[in-house]
Amino acid sequence: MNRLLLILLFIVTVLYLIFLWSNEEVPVYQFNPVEQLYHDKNLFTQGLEYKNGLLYEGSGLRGASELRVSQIGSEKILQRRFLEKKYFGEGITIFKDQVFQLTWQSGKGFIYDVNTLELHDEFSITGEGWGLTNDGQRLIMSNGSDRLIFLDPNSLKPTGELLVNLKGKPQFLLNELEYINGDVWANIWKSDQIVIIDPSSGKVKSIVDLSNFSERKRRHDVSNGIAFNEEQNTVYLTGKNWSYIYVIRLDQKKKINRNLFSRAYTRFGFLLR
Ligand SMILES: [Ca+2]
Repeated sequence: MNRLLLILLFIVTVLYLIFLWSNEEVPVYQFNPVEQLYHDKNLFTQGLEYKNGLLYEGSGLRGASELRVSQIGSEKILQRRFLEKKYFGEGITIFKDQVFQLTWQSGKGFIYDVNTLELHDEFSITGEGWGLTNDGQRLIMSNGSDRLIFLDPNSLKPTGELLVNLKGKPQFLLNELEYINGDVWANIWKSDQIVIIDPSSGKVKSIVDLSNFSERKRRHDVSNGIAFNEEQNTVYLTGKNWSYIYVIRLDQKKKINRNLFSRAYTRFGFLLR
């Protein structure tokens, strides 16, 4: 009986590997960072934004959550604002002259002045808050599921949502977000992958594999920070408690062919961690 089960398991595994092999039409890219910048490794990074030479970073954990502004690449903190101990900070985005920040399980978000970090307002969110970005018209939020939720930036009410899929299958665990040249980039929790999503269809168009420079060693220090510098066509990438921000140039992407093992690991690796 056990032997039969083993044979069956073997057949299923082989069939699945054949399926993976024949079904890799979503391109996977890697970037070799052109620069490594200072990052405060004490920060449990949950949101990253860049504007006019300044880096805005939101960090998590109860009792350690803050919103911080620093000169990009510098250790000097220009402004910081701590959240009350009961809040676990999550994604941030800058829309017009305000910074929006989510919290994880408190059903609440905060709105600050982009220059002074003075608290302007609070808003309610339904469910958990994970990542946040905007497309110039709408705020776009993730909550760890396969959905992107669109919010009106004035009322903060949901105006719609989008199911994200990778080759027709739901892409769960969407985390920190960044809107880049019409696409939504999303870190995938507990992996070294960023998916690039078409915000009109929800389809994952391509994957960015960060394993060539990821600092992830344990369960929690995952990649989780994406910020776009439009003037320089560069993207800043970091993670929770990482020592560096890695600068990649969008015009220097390199397509890679992943072997079966790494493709299977992408899909199921989280089960092992
Ligand atoms: Ca971001």
